[in-house]
Amino acid sequence: MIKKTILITGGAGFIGSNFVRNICVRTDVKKEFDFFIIDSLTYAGNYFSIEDVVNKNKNLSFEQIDLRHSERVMSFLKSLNFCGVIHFAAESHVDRSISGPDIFVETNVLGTINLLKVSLEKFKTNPQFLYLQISTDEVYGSLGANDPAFTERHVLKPNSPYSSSKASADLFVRSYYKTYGLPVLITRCSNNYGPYQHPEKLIPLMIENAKSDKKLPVYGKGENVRDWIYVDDHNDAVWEVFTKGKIGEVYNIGGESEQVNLDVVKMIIKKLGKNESLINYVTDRLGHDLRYAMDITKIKKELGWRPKKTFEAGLDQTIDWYIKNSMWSKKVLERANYTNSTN
Ligand code: NAD
Ligand code: TDX
Repeated sequence: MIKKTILITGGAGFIGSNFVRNICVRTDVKKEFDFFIIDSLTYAGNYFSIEDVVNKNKNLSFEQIDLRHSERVMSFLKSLNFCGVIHFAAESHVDRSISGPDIFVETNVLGTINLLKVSLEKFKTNPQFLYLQISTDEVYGSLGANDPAFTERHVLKPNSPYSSSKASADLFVRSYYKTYGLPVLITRCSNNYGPYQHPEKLIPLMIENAKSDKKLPVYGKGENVRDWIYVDDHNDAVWEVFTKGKIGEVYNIGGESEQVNLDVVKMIIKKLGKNESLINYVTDRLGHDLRYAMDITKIKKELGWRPKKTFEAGLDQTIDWYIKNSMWSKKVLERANYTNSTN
């Protein structure tokens, strides 16, 4: 059988590294597919998150490439023979987009356009070519406490520079489908958690801080609601969409597990046997979206996918992982020279 090669962008980040570790090397997937992983290795991308698995599996290769560099992207990727792209790479942290939006436009918008241009070249010689954009629930904006969950038909109403850059990328992906006929798919997922997530995001930050009895910075009153999904459930859905999704369609992905931030923080404190006095209410995030919730009826009905892991089980597993892998967080934080200014 001739194997197909798929390009994975952002494969050294949180969701991408879990995709590489758990989907790309699955026996059935490995038989049919090789994966070429690219990543620019920003503060959020760490090659050591995937190095062992890349070294062990012949169907994986890695190259450090920055999607913002259009000439390098064009020249390198044009010479590579691949028949599909799963585009995870992005600047992903809302707080960073508030303090510095420019790089979000450069990577999330212009980087996506560079990838779309190369994809179009590939499509011209291979009509089976497929492009999958990994997007987010945040493009839909924010929900009120009693609003119904977002469906794929919800208007795009992003509120942060991050979500605006992701929505903008989604629109360019759509335009490549409508204008040039590039076969595209878009997935929009809710908040992921699990191993290898940078400790700047809520769950790993709270775990790391609580472990060492540091303050736990809760924005505002901690009343915001997120719809949490375990990263492996998200990646299973991505693979279902990539292999079975209908071209030109958008698929919502979510965990059907809405949680209030303060409750999440308290669950972490309890599991680690710490005291709630560690909670530190700090100034709210600017433009802080109140609530996200995903209606996932479409993907359930059309592709038969649904999330498997409960939030309680996934959180326990995640906390155990961070306890056992404290060196990973240490290396990530050292590399990024990251200091938590809210402590
Ligand atoms: P992450 O920040 O952990 O990883 C992003 C990866 O992209 C990193 O490895 C980074 O080095 C790489 N990257 C950044 N700029 C690049 C560039 N210019 N060229 C090449 N590589 C570059 O993010 P994540 O949480 O893994 O998110 C992955 C994707 O999923 C993003 O597109 C994000 O918008 C989306 N998403 C994330 C969540 C979530 O909860 N984390 C939820 C829904 C959607
Ligand atoms: O220190 C904190 N204190 C706090 O109260 C941090 C870092 C966050 N929060 C709050 C803000 C949010 O309401 O917790 C919630 C989750 O925050 P983040 O982990 O920063 O995630 P969020 O802003 O919801 O965005 C995430 O989900 C959608 C990802 O970072 C995005 O990439 C994804 O698209």
